[in-house]
Amino acid sequence: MGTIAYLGLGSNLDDRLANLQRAVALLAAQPGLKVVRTSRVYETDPVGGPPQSDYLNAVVEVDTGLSPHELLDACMEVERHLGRVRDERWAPRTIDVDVLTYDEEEIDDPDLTVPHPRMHERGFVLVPLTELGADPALPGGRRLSSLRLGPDAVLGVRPFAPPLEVPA
Ligand code: GSY
Repeated sequence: MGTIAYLGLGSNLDDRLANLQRAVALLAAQPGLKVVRTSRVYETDPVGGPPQSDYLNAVVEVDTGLSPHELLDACMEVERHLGRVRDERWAPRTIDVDVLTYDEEEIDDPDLTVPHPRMHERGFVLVPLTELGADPALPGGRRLSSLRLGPDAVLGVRPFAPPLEVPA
């Protein structure tokens, strides 16, 4: 199709694993978007915001003919379908689908920043990306492979389940 992009999935409400799996199925059903593979699912300590329950996180590799903004729309469509209301920042959520990278592009628009501006600080993104062997440019231009993932990134990110099922 064209462009390899990485998406971050997160859920800490209701049946978290089912939410991630449904998100992958819905992404795979979006026109112009092929889900290539996913990382394993990790259980992760919540980062930021009020005290809240642990998340499940995974990273999804997609191959897409969609533009970056069309890809964002597709992610938001999946969030809407799963009942997510994009309101409070840092609040618990049934599903979060973030555009992390879009090939090597840098985008700085009011509604879309790529690479995702906080991805390099988040073990729950860096660990699954590392597992996939992905080496994207991070905010500030550094590559993931140039980071030494110390205890702060890795602690609080625990393998929980195998990769999510990718529809044929
Ligand atoms: O950024 C996505 C939502 N989110 C998460 C998350 O997905 N995982 C963890 N561990 N903490 C988080 N805090 C927020 S907000």
